[in-house]
Amino acid sequence: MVQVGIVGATGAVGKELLSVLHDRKFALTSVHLFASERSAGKVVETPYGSLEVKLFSVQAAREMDYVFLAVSGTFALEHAEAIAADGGAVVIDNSSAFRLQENVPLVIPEINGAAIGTRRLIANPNCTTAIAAMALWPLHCHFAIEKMIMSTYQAASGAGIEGMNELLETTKASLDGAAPQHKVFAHPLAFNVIPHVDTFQPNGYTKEEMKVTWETNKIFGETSMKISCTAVRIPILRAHSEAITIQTKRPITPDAARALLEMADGVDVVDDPAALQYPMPLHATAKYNVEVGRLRQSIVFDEHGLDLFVSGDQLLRGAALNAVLIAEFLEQPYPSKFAKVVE
Ligand code: 11C
Repeated sequence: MVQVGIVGATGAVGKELLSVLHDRKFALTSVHLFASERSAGKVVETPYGSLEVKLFSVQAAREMDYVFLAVSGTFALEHAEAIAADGGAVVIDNSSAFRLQENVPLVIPEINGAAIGTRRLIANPNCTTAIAAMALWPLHCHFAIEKMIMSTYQAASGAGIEGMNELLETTKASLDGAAPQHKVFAHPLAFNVIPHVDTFQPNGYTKEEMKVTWETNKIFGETSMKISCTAVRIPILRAHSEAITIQTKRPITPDAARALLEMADGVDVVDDPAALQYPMPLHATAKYNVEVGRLRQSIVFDEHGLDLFVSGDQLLRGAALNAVLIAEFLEQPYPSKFAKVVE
């Protein structure tokens, strides 16, 4: 008997969690939706039928085998450890609350599932980080990435259903000639790009940008990979894209990189510019695999550099799919296909 609980099932990530669990036929016997008093008692239509939302309590959550948290970091900080403690449920937390905590594994199963060990509280990475990491891990293993520069093109879905609705509303208002109202984003997103995702840090980077640095190092088992990211919100609904330049210790070529990426699970190489084939959010949306393409030798770092472009569904690889893959990994562990080449 495998009982699964979801906290935050009516949010953008929560809804995808239900679809992914169902679509991947995760071997569960029952699904339980938990929420605060405000939503408890509501009936939600799910791929598992109509489910009544139950009032969250740590006790009820501890009776589950797996609890997916698709809620705020504040909620996770308050309850996650208590749900998991002393043989409680395995907690897979989508928030950033525990990601950098030393005793909490930060996991992309195809990369570092083995980091979970016997831990029962597991952090799901930031979406921008996870999408890039799928393409970068095989390259890091073989060519040893030393430095990286990334610019992102992030969808409204990163700010949840409210962000997606605000994009639709500001687009409609703009087309109707009205002044677009905005609350979720710092400026109207329709017909705009906003170089500002999450809060500004003392070093001038935003927290989203620093998450890419901090989390990529942790997932890859590194401490000193230098990563500079500029995170930009663009007016699309739900797939993030990233332009990435890497500098590697070992010489790299686009052909060698392509051969590795073609072997990687969770990655589709879409790289035929002559046929107008390259990664795009339009095609990456609602897709499990991350698209990688525009592979080219860097004209800045020469044989030690590669440029690439990735697009991946923010709600799937960036959140719900990765979380379900963590639970699948726990049911049936497997080694990473790639291991770092020792110099
Ligand atoms: C965004 N990447 O696009 C953010 C959302 O660290 O879990 C995810 C924030 C996080 O706004």
